[in-house]
Amino acid sequence: MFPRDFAWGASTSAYQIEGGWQADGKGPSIWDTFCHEKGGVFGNQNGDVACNSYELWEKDLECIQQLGLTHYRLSLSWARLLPDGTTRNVNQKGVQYYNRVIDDLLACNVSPMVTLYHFDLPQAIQNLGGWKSPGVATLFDSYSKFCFQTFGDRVKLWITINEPHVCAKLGHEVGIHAPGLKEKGTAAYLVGHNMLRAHSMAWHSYNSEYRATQKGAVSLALNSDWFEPLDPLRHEDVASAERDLAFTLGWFAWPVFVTGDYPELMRSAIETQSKMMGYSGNLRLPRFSKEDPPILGTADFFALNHYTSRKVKSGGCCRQMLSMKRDLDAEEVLDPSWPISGVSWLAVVPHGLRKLLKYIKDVFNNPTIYITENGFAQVGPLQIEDVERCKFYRKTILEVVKAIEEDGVNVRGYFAWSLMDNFEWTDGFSVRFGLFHVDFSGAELSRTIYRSGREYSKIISKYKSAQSGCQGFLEDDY
Ligand code: GBH
Repeated sequence: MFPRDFAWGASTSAYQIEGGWQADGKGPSIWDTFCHEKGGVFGNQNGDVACNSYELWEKDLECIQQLGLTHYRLSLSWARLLPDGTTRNVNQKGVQYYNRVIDDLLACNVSPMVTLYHFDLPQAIQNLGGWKSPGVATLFDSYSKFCFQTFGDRVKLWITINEPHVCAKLGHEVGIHAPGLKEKGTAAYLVGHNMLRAHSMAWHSYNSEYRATQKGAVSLALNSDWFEPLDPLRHEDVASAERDLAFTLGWFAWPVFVTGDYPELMRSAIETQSKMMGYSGNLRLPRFSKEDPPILGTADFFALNHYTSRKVKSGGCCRQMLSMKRDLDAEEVLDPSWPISGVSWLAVVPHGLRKLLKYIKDVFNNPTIYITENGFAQVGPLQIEDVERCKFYRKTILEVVKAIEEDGVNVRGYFAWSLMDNFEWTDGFSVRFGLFHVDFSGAELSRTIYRSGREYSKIISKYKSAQSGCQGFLEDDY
């Protein structure tokens, strides 16, 4: 059964919901720039207004209360707090906004989990080289300290960086996320490295300057699919699935939880390709420097964003020039039996989460785990009776129960992505992940609970009141 203090949450992020992109002195972020340049996002949409949570926070709070959440995960907009990215200029209006959000949550008995960085780098820092430049880590550390100092008396759960894997790969290798770079095979590793350095510096700052008084916990949110071999009897497929886990989750989790360095599997794969391609530039996967504070041990819990699974087979990419795909040298395929949600990448595989949780327990030293994102996408016309998403949540939460009860995994919380429909990055507003529908065509941006929101709230209240006997409830069929 779920532990008594289990966190039942929902997640959002600043750029995806806030709007107010220029309100009250906010500085621009790389997502403002990326969207305004046009061509990169579905229908040339942008987050200028999004759910307008900057002005409609009370509406969000009503949604949170209606669900009966114990926790709410939000992110802070760095450029709203520090318009040029540095602590030289603090935007007090931004501080007031987040103070209000945090105070209102606490007044309603909801604990905030706060992410410092969810894809929206201040443009001013991008202009200095962004995540490719080593100096970004120091700027992030100052920003983090500012946030701990300002909000840490009330915020006890911190995420430094959301999904470094996505920022590195989609932002700097594939180029479909801001800042839209396509520097194949090099930039992503450098960006990932600087993100880890930034995270580590912020964790050490918290640890030495704030932990004793504030008594909170700090981690970083890592996204990973569950990967398994297409043919478990084929040695190449088994090795490919292992490589995929190493390149996705291991890339960030090994340094932090296991060895203080990248997985050997990853380093050797990259070096082999460099040699084969006659690449003579810098070490593509950097080494951790003794000048920086140690990276090992810089997470107080394991924060996992998980959505889907892949079968993996060997090969599939070798004509390309230097690239991450070539380094990985594995091909991901979908099992035809897996239903697909509203977006093509999200196949519904609830048992994949259980396997991934067990894997994390075994490989990363049995950490306390928060599932900081998990959800299901819908596309097309308004469909308040979203039965498929209801099934998704029931089945997935049942797998979490099994992971806890049968596999002994130490899962401490589950956060649904997302509280409400929002700006879904490259997909704009065409993809809806919310537990609440948002009417983006109406000036009021009204929020309406989906059936899945009612369902999630029932699951939560059942667990909160009974703490037992819910398995049957979750297994109920439609
Ligand atoms: C999360 O990432 C994000 O943290 C969150 O902001 C977002 O709203 C949520 O996903 C839903 O998308 O387009 O085929 O290249 C989850 C990890 C990794 C899932 C990249 C989508 C894109 C596949 N994401 N992946 S593709």
